[in-house]
Amino acid sequence: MQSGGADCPAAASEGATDSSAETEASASASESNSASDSATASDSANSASASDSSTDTDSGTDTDSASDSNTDSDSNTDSDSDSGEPTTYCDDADDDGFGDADNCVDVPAGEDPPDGTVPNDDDCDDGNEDTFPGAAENDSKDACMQDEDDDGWGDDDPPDGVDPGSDCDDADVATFPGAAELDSATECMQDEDDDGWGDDTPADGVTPGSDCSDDGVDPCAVLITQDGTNSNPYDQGLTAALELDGFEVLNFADTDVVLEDGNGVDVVIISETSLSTEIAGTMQDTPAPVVCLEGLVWDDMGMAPAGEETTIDDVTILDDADPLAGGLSGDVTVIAGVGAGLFSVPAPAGATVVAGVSGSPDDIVEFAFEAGATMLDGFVAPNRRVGLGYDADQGPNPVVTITPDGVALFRAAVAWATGG
Ligand SMILES: [Ca+2]
Ligand SMILES: [Ca+2]
Ligand SMILES: [Ca+2]
Ligand SMILES: [Ca+2]
Repeated sequence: MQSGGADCPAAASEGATDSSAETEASASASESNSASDSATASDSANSASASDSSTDTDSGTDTDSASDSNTDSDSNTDSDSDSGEPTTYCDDADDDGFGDADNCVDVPAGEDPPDGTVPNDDDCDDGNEDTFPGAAENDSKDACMQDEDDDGWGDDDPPDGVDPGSDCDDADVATFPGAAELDSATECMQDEDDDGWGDDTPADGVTPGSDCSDDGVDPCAVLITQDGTNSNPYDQGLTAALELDGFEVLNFADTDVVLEDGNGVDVVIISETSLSTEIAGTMQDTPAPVVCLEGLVWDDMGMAPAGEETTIDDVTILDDADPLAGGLSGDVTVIAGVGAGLFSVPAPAGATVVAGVSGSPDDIVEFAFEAGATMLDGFVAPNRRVGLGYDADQGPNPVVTITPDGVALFRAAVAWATGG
């Protein structure tokens, strides 16, 4: 086969060195001769002899290089392929391009390797096409890891002989380190709905995040009230409305809730029973949508000036075709009982206005901002914001309730705020 000359090395050893030779060629003009070994036609014109000595790593090179000055290289080629250095080929049963070190054979130069073999022994699990060096490229470019869900992270509890990665659930493409980037850039969490918040009740081995409805069902609402016990008829009306629409209601007292309690929830409701001096702007920056019924903190929330109070308890629907109108039209009573009333403001610039005080519809009781809207004093809405001014004086025995029409308007507000 030596006599096969330049044709012969088309097989094994050529393949092993070929790519590097071509890389050199493309990387450096001065080494173009090495490429020319295979591209013989153009080569004969090249002198390129300066770097020609490098060609002796190329197999079966060139009779054509005889035209080059260093004829040595011709005889050198004998020591390469012609001497018959065998190449080790290993089984690649899973066809991932990496061979099984336990099943290798040496193939003499110039002979065809067995079918289904590759010239490396780098596979740590030749029964799994998702396991090979660099499979989990986010963990390592080199380590032999298993990445069955193809999220770029390696199984953290792989079979023996496979390097552990940092994927705490290698059967779920939505679970990996940093999946829930708003909760953590590094913790291995599940973010099924891709909202940046991690499932708060994930499978074993996965770090819990703050998303109460990561699977898209059973949304949850933070309800902030004066005492967090849901003991007030007004708050009970809000709770019943939320539960009617399938929300899990998470109760917080105005004195206890913190900004982070809004992380990962579907909506934050600030009840009028919250003391404005306690809740103030606590939730101004929450990334969750907010429906704020406490008109005295609309300013603290960066939404609108603080609401003016009136004892009127009817509103005028301003656009009955708007989804925010909840199917209502004309004048409707939204709140009832001794101490009931409304908060209102002049129409806030940039807001959708939904309802005004009955008899003075320029006094806006309900308004809504899209996420990203510029609101009061230039504050940009982190998410949707709705002001819904149902006022209620809180005596020792509160009796103010939200009427069925008031509930309908509130449910429409929540539905819009949550993207419904
Ligand atoms: Ca493999
Ligand atoms: Ca994975
Ligand atoms: Ca995963
Ligand atoms: Ca999520």
